[in-house]
Amino acid sequence: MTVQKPAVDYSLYLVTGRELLPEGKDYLESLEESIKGGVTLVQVREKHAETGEFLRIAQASKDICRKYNVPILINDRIDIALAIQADGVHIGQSDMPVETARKLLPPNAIIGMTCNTVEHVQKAVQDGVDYVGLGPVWGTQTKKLTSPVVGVRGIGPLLDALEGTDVKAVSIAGIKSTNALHCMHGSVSLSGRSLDGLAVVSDIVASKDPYTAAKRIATIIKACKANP
Ligand code: TZP
Ligand code: MG
Repeated sequence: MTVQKPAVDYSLYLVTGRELLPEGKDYLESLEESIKGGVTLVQVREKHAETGEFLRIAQASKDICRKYNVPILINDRIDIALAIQADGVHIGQSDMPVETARKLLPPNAIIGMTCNTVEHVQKAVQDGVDYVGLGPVWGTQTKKLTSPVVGVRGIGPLLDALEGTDVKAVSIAGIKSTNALHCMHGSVSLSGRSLDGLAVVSDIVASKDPYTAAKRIATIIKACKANP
């Protein structure tokens, strides 16, 4: 049986990071402004919140995402994704296996996985993920990296491993409006496959003007997709 998945535009994938908000900036206000600026997909990532708080933040984020018809994914926590009826989850290499997440979630759930190597991508494809998050492209202050930076040139071979599949790909880490063009154009597989989008945290979340920050990157991505 084929399952109808929600339509997802991976172009500008915002991963949240409340701890990076500028002083006085409200999280939900920032989220809404960034969506108005062009964010097409949201992942709620909470590394320090307790379950109840995570749940409240996830539900409030979902209410905003629904208003703009933007899909919402939850980082790591399948239970939170189920509780708020999110569109899916993003899981890392050391989180719950894709197969288990798939069993627990509704059949049309979007499942994405962080992949740092060709082997990771091959396994994720085998396991039936919907998209992969490739990188780290560059260094970042947002997360303590546990895997070496691959650079734009390192993304090509990871995209090659998606050849012949309809698994989507975004890249992550250190992506800003100033390097988004380089990232989109430079990350190409041997067969010419390019990224479906870019995942960004600090360049949007840490901005006092997340609308403009998102708009800048969204405009670049749109142009890159129009002229690959
Ligand atoms: N996973 C790998 S790097 C990263 C995550 C969540 C953080 C990227 O943040 P930024 O601020 O866009 O560099
Ligand atoms: Mg994780």
